[in-house]
Amino acid sequence: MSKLICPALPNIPWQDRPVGSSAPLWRYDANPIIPRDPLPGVARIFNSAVIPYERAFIGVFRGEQINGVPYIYLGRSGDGIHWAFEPEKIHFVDDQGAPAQPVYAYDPRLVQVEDTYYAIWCQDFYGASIGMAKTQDFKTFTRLEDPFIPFNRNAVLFPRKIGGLYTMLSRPSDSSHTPFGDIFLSQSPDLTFWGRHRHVMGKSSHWWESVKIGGGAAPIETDEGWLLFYHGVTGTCNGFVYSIGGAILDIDEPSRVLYRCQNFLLTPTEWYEERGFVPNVCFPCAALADSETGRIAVYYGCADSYVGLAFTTVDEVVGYIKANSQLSESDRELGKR
Ligand code: BMA
Repeated sequence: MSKLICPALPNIPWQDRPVGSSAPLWRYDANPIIPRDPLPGVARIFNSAVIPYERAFIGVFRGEQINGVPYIYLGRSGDGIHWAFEPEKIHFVDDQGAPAQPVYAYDPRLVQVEDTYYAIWCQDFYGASIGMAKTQDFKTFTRLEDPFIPFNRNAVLFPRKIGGLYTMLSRPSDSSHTPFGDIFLSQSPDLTFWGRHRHVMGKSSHWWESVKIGGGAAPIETDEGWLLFYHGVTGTCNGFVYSIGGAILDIDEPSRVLYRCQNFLLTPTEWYEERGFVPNVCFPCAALADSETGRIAVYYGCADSYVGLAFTTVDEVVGYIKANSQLSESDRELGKR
């Protein structure tokens, strides 16, 4: 039996595993939860992140505007499934309160650390890199220093400090559709200065993640280690395919991988994953967890067109990852050279 180390979340969205299924992650049967043309001026919402807030849910959503520029929109939901979006994109300010809008912003993550919420996304910094903002009320979003130089994507903050330091995963990239990519970790005492960089895990010999990988949902604390849902990418004669993978990282030294599932947890098979603006993409960005029941709900972008929801329990997924774990030498290492 594995245990989640997080608050209880009695209203977590949930559906039992379908009878006859043995999948480690099973889809919500009414997926996708966010359809096309979700609000005026926005053609598609996908790759988005949600967290519990004031006994309901709040999230930052990647909205692809009808001019093709991605931006982040705020959404609220009572049940984590039906979402209402603010019509205006999030308005960011600098620490003086002056407007500080990124040129574009995509693939946001949202994480609470102590009493503050952090949105982290990919943006232009003379090339694609990571942007961050903090908020305490979801009204004022104050930009922080950009943590990394270009090129970088898929930054995911841990939900608590580790060894007294903020800890973030990221995926150094190139300026295009990056044909490589490993997950690295960096730490900071103050969210301004980042260092103590470590390699966490690389693409692998498993075909579904043989081109590149990237952090997905903020790591979930369990008594076995940090449970990480990430994306793994393979190349086909018809382009990239994005699947959801799972790993468990050491609780105190999370650059050491304890278990890594050689099988994908979920790969595109449904129409909303296989057909869309970019076909064959399952791109996790957030997960909710309930310590009482062990339930986990994963939010993932589908085909760069929709948001989908999938479920598991900590027992199921940790058991499956452990039973199918295959580690490489570099997974086991501290990741320092
Ligand atoms: C990646 C990111 C994601 C996207 C994926 C598939 O490089 O840009 O936003 O979902 O490609 O197009």
